[in-house]
Amino acid sequence: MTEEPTDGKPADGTESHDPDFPPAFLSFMREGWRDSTLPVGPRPEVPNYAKRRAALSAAFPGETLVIPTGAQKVRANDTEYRFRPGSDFAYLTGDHDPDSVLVLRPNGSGHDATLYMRARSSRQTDEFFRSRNGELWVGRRHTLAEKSTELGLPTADLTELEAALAGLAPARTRVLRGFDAGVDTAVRPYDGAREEGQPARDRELAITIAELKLVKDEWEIGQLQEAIDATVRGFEDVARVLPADRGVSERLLEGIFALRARHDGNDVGYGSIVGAGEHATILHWVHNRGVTRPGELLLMDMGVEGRNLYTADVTRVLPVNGRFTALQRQVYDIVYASQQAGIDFIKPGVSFKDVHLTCMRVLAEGLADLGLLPVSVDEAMDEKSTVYRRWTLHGFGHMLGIDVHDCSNARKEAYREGTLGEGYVLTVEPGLYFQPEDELVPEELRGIGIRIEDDVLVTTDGAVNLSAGLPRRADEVETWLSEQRAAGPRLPG
Ligand SMILES: [Mn+2]
Repeated sequence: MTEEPTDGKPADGTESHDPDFPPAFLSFMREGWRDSTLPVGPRPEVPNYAKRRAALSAAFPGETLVIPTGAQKVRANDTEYRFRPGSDFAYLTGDHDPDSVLVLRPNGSGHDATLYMRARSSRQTDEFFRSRNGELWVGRRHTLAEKSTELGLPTADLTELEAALAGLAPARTRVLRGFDAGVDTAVRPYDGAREEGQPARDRELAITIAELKLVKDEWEIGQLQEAIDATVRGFEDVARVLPADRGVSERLLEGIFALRARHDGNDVGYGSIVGAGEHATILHWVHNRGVTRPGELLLMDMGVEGRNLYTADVTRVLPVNGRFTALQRQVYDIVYASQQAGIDFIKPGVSFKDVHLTCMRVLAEGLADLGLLPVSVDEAMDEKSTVYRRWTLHGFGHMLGIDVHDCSNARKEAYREGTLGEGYVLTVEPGLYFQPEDELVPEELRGIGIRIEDDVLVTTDGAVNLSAGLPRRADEVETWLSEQRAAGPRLPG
């Protein structure tokens, strides 16, 4: 911990607009404070985190594992972005505070876990009122004991971390790199094989955590369902303020959803994509600076991140005026059939790639029906061709969990070229996109973009759609939209 200067000069990180600290004020601030306690108890999900640490421990016997959460990111000068913990760190601890570091030390039979954390700023130093991290600036932090009680994990002061890392043998230590510059420097990278810019040994740690995350336990599925249910409410909120007969800004809709996300969860799980009209053909349209138009479609790809960071990822396309045109409906139904085929195909043991091909074949067939494919469906589906992808653009889906693109560090053979297992949660989100400037499609199709995205749990013998709370079929979407509009606007709460 850095002791803040007490000589009347501004403390580090304070800005020119802050007043000075005359000695009389300093000494007056140092006295007369009563202690406070936080009413903490063990969180019910603590056994889940312990189970994950045990699985990680078993994968790396005899080695020290260092997993940081990362620091706050500066937005400008002394203001920072809202902190979001490192996903792997959060997965293993449940802790959400910045700067913490989990260290697993081998103890002969397994590992002892210690959470190094920034303890509360006591009244012993001036940090509590002079530092931008002090409690009068950011609120009460946990004591080491309070955090330990809450997470069921031994804790140590962050100031002791440097010494703890200093003696570690690089050949028997693995670090989750890229999160904490201090930790990355403190533990010299092992000078063995390197992969993707980091020691292969460290990469193996990231891979192992990612692959542990592939299977969601019951608590995690509950967390995902909560995030999805909040997302359903968010889509309802948006539908309730979306006028049928006039335009509104995409930002209004983004903001309405964000309100639900902050109120019912932690935040949005990713930047909401609100694409009116031809913006729907841009996959990651997050500028959201357009307006809706009656007669056009509105694509919204949005997800609430819950309080324990699990996120939903759902996309719906609405006809702004309440009814799909025949042509919009024709394209929509192709995407719907593709998505349904994918969901129907999913069960343990099927390959990720075959789910993709199942969805893509239905899209290719639809493109052929629309007279767009320059070759036969079979020829287009050939790996050496895939020309249909001009209009499908992306894969059928991805793993979902604490990250919207969960398990991204998994090996190809465990993910993209692997098979699905019971407890996997993934999105199924085929789409068709006709760019406004595409001269190979008829004019009336240009500017139409449709994606339907749901969050699916792989069960013993099939799949369950966790986001079935929002209708997907075109006629059901129309009915739902009109019901929402009839119910009228509402605030969360
Ligand atoms: Mn997605």
